[in-house]
Amino acid sequence: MGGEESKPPPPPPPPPPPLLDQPWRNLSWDKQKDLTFVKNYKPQNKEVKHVRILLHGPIGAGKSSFINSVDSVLKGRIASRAPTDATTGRSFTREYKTYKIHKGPGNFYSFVFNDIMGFEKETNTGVLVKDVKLALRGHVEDGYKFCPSQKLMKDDKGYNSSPTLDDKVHVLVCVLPADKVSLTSDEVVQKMREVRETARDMGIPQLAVLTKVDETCPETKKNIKNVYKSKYLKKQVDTFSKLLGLPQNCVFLLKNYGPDANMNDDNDVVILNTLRQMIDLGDDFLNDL
Ligand SMILES: Nc1nc2c(ncn2[C@@H]2O[C@H](COP(=O)(O)OP(=O)(O)OP(=O)(O)O)[C@@H](O)[C@H]2O)c(=O)[nH]1
Ligand SMILES: [Mg+2]
Repeated sequence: MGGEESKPPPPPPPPPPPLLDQPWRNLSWDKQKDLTFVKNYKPQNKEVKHVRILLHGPIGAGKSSFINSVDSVLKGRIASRAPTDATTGRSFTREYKTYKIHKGPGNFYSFVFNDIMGFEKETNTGVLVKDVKLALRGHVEDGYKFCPSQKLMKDDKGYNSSPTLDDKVHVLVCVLPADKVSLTSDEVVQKMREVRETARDMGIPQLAVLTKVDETCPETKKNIKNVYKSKYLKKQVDTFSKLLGLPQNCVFLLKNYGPDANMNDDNDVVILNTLRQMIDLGDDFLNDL
């Protein structure tokens, strides 16, 4: 008989669910719908043949991989024309390069991507902000090899002194890995902001893509359909939106296809939906000129 039995401590409360009940962005999960739109798209402005989309952001962000991902979705097989690299250190992309995507023999989609060298923390490494600004205005010729210590000058080989509307950028896309949002150095953020402000002054529409959602959120790695339900990823979008001053509705999340990836329709939808926003923004810009 006797003394009071000691009660076991109460169990800790269960962790909050990692997913929202409803996604904060609704995707149709209808691949054919977005695919048809992209296939049929032609700029209404007859001065241009295509919408030009420029990707910028820190090294290793997944810029080149995004171009390959779109190429893969449209070809229905893994494509890797834009060279990518897993080792961090220096930007793997060194040249300004335009990527057109083949629809069939002699026939291309009506959008092109411009891949660019990545930003780095230090002043004289990575692409120069001044060169990215020149690219926005169409002054950088295809194939120009960036020189981090010297901006492209008027008389240099690679300088296009009379760019047409076709050569100019119609949509600016900032690419950042979702798992590195708060780790991005102030210096790189400053470079991205400068480019963003120049694009704003030129009226060029902008959006951002946070890549590597598979490495950032286990629930999304398991099922890409959770991408816009993940609370953690939503937090990264909020943080990024404040960092760069872009509204949240202009920030997109995705997983790129690497060289060994297995493709699937749901991931294709996420990529196509993001591409579609780029095309829509670019088309609006060209129509307003
Ligand atoms: N898991 C995962 N890996 C990715 C994703 N996107 C890119 N990567 C990997 O990240 C590495 C860097 O990707 P890149 O596409 O070369 O990055 P980048 O922005 O072009 O980099 P630079 O050309 O160096 O400026 C590569 O090994 C890619 O396979 C993604 O969504 N998920
Ligand atoms: Mg690259």
